[in-house]
Amino acid sequence: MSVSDTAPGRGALRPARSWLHSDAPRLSLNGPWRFRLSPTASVAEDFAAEGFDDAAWDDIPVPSHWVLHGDGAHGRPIYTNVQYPFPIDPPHVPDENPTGDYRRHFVLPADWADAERVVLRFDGVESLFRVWVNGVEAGGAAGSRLTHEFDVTPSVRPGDNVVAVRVHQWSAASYLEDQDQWWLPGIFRDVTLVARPVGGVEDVWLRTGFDDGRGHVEPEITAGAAAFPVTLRIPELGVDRTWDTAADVVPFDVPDVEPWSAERPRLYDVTVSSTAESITVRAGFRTVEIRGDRFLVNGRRVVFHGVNRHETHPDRGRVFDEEHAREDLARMKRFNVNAIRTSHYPPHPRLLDLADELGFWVVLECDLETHGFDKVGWAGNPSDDPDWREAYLDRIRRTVERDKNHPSVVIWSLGNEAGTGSNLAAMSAWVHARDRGRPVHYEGDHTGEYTDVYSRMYATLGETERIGTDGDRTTLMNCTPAQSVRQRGKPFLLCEYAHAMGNGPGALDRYEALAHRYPRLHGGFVWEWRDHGMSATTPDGTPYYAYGGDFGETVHDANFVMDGLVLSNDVPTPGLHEYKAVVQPVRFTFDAGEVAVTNLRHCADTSDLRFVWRVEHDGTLAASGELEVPVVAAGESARVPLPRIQAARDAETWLTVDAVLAAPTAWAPAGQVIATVQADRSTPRPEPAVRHRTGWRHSDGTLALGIAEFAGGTLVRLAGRAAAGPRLELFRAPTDNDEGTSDDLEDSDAGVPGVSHAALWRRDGLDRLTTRRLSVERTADALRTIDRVAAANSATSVTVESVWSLEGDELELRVEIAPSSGWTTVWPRIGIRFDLPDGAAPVDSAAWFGLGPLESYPDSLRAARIGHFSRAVSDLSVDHARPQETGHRSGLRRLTLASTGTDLLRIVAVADGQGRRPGFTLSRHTPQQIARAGHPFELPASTTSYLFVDAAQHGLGSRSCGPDVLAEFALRPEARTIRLRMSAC
Ligand code: IPT
Repeated sequence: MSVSDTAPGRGALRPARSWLHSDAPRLSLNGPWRFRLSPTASVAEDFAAEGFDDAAWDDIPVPSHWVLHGDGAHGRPIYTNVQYPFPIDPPHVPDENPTGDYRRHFVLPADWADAERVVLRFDGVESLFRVWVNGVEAGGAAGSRLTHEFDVTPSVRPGDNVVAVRVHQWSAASYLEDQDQWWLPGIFRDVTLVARPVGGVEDVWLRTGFDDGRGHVEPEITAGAAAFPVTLRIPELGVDRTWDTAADVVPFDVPDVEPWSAERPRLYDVTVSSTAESITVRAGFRTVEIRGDRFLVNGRRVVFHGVNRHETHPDRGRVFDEEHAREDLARMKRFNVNAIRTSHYPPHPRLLDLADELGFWVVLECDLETHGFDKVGWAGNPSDDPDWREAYLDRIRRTVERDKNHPSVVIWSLGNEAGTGSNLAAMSAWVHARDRGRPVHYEGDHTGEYTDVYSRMYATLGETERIGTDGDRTTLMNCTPAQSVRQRGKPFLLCEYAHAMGNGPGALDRYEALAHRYPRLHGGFVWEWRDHGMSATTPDGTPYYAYGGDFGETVHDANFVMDGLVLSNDVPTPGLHEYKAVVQPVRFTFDAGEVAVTNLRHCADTSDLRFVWRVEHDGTLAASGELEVPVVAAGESARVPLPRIQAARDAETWLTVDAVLAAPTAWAPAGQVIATVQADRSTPRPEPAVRHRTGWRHSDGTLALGIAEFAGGTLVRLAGRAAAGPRLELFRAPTDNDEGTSDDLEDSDAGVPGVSHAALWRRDGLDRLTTRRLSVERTADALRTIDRVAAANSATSVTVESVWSLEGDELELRVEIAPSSGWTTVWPRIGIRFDLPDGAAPVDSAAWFGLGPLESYPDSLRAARIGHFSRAVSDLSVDHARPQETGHRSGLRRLTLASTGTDLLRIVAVADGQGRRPGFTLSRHTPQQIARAGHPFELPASTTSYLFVDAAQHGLGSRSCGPDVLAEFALRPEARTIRLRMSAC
């Protein structure tokens, strides 16, 4: 096999089979191997010979990626999204082709002498490899995230054996593996030697179904005559069937089974035993079907609250770690995620065992993407070239055969972003012939010629709604009217949406609302679950998470690989908290003294939940208890009386109801919050009486007004500490969405197609505003300043009027912000900044009553609740791999700033004339500093804390790959008032 062979392999066993749990003897060949890396593919093959001396080679662990071992001596990872990191010259790859040679010895167990065959299995090798045992070539294969088995019976012998493997980083197969991720060569999944006994079971497929309380099993048992009789047992169900010959194997029904679903993942242990081998399958009974435009499991419509999951880890790359994967899946469950698309290749086979057990709807995707051909208008795309057909078919066969037993797998996906063509259609035809029990997905089949579900990525809300609606004559994207009708007749899902890069995404709740309004819409899969940061350190030893370009790649896509709901270090982003709140499976509707509890789940009732309530007065607990909610079936509602609530006279009164787990599960402890709602139960409160104003004091060369000291009309001290401000701030460190240039401006007129908001802000100089003081006016009891704020080479400006006054013993600051005419773009924020230099100790924490505990923005407010919260300044911001705007807390009522545990300054935020409240951000850096840093370690050392009070912030959107901020959340320049009352603590 040469590196430019389009054939999928040579010598690997066909057909592929399930990845089974069997008691047949096996020997793991994981562990240390000898390793040598060569810069080209043309090194001599003598290394495969038995007697070759590998003493000068290195050691490398298997499984691993060689670029992640050897401190750079074995090359470095490369990140590209769509771009090929080699010339587009299919099926050829450059002579510069890192080639890893591996060797190790193993001792064949003595009792394997009776085996009928010895099979050598590779679960994942990137990208093309050849294998020799004792100098005899067993074959070669491509298909990096697929299992390949070789019959090595003729070459193994009792006692010592040597296995040699040659892996090329680049091959024809690389053209088919252009997924948006790091290129990570090597033997990165398990290598196993398997003894196949005489009378063994080659393969088992338990096709299962569920209907009306009955389970259905259609067994397919691949075994030679010597294997029979074969017995299938499901002890828990009293099933015990023995078949004397293959011809006797027939389908059967089992009464009284519990179905499998992502919500109640009921599994039954099944054993299939032949004369020589026993196989265990954990089976789930469920029927997947498409009826009209509905996707149903066990007769009920499924709404996917899914994520796209790549295999990625900062230290291991795509090497699987079961404990980490289980914890990651448990985290998904805790955040109400119910579905996984295995973007864009089959995961480690154990992942699907975990998905069966914990409960997820899985869209299992084949290892296929040829996105880089987009650059050349898809000319030469392998998807439509007969030379590549066998490679495509081989990939889908290996995908389906390996994972066919998993109840969690409900849809097969042919791949991602591979254009369209007859090879994809052929894959689909093969799946349809092989598995009648699951539909076929492929997003690139825009017109629906060979797939069963309609799928789109990053569709705007408008497009999504048009797909969901009947009676709308609009044709669908890339479709003729007739094709549109065909697509509308299918269930629709968003295989990717809500690009979770950096701070965002916004408007998640709008997508969710559409799925509830239009039954054809079946939800979707957020792009994506995790950031793919790689552990790295700066020359001075500071650790950080590397992204594209950090390893000196010539062609790369920077931080586009950092677009997860979970950061590289496993920390959930505010976006994930928002997602959890948006998709929570219980809806509460308040109505007078009652609350309606609606169960939005697929099939599970609410018997696993308790409903606890609490009443808080200005964030302080006043009363709590538990609601008596009857068990609510899926799709049903129950109305429950609310407790009598005592509203406070001079505080806000909020009722919070949490649906929590009544008992621990495999993924969360008892008490885990599943859904939350709040209701404002405040009674109207009298306006505080106008207090008399007191006047100025002289102190030490400055003039003081209560806790504020001024020099020449400028604030110099506040509550006894050095301070400066207020200073108008219109800029925020652009988020990845602010830097987005997509043309999907949705219904907003605020953006320019192809030009990012951030570029417009920089053009207009929002990041470099200058001030000219127009006037300072000191009356007996107040200070009034007027500033004109504008950027160099700009005629537009903002007038800022600040009035300081003493109201009783509180210092009041009122800031009126008024834009000139002529501003054309949206503004990132309308706010003021106070500088609080460190002095003896920094201002290092905040406690507030308002929305929290996490940050929130106008189009991402669902996870935020009203309460009293406190956080250290370092915990107020999110550690994005590329620093950007973070930390805004909306709906502020009261804020206390502290230093080393001592409260310093108390600020009350007064609602404006329209009842709008500001938000705040406390940060150790200015937006300008943050915007200049490419990584956290590039932020300068700080000696100041900055407090921002924003009358408004622009929304987040998801324009880094998708729609812009919706019009209603776009911040147009406008006049705003900020009113604060301050006192020392
Ligand atoms: C889409 C890809 O399918 C996905 O792999 C990822 O790259 C994502 O974009 C962006 O992060 S394709 C794009 C053209 C919408």
